[in-house]
Amino acid sequence: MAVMITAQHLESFQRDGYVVVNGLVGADDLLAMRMRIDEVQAECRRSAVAASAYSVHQEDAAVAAAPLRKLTDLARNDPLFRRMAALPAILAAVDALTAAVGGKILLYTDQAFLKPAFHGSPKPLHQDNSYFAIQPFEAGITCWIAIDDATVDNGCMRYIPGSHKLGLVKHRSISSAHLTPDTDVPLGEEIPVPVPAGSCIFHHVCALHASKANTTANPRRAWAVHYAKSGAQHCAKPFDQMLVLGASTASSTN
Ligand SMILES: O=C(O)CCC(=O)C(=O)O
Repeated sequence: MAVMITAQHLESFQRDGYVVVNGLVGADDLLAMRMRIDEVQAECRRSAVAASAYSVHQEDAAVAAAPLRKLTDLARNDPLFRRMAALPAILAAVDALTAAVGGKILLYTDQAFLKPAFHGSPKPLHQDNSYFAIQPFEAGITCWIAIDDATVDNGCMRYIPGSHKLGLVKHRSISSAHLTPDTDVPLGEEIPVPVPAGSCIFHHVCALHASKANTTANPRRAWAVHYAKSGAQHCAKPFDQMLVLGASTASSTN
C-alpha cells in the first residue's frame, strides 16, 4: 500500500515520540492476520511446543483455560507475519524514522497483544527501552499495528506526548510480566490515541505508553513489531538472534 512518510509525520514523531500513519495495512492482510492469530491460539492450547515457540502469556497464569493475553515471535514462526513485518510501506516508514542510525533493519522481536473481550487487562505505563536497552535510542522503533479498531473502551494505546525527550527513566518490576516507571521526575499526562484497524502507530523506544482494560464484547488485537538498526551500539538481545528484514537507505554507517 503506497503510503508515504511525510514531513508532517516526521515532525509529529520528533515532537511527540509517536506518529499515527493510517491505512498502511490493507483489509485482506488484516483478515488473514485475525484468522492466523485465532489458529495460533488454538495451536498453543493444544501443544506445549507451540505455546513455548510463541511464549504464550495468559490473562490469569493460574487458570489453565484463561484467555491468552500475548503471543510473541509470530514473524519468526509464521510466514504471514514474517511477510507483514517486512511490508515495504512499513520498512520505508521505519527507515525514514530511524534515519539517524545506519545499517540494516533488524527484527528485535514482535508481540501480539490480544486484549480479549471483557478480559483484556491493562498494560501498565512503560518505555520499550526499559526492556530492550537499545543504544542509541534512535536505533530502535516500534510499529504498533491495529488489527481491530482500537477505541477508548476496548483499550487503545495511550501515550504521554513528548515523553521520549525524558530519555530512559528508571523502571521497577511490578509483576513477572510488567515494568513501570519508578521515578520522581514528572512524566506528563497520558492521552488516548484511538485508531482504525490497519493504522500503524510508530513510537520511539523512550515514548511512555500504556493501555487500559478492554471492557467491550469484542477483542482488541494489535501486533507490535519492534525494530532495531544493525548500526546500534548496544541492545539487550544479541544481534545474531535478530532477523534481517531490509537494508537502510540512511547515509550514516555507524
Ligand atoms: O497493545 C497494547 O496494549 C500494549 C502495547 C505495548 O505496550 C507496546 O507495543 O509496546
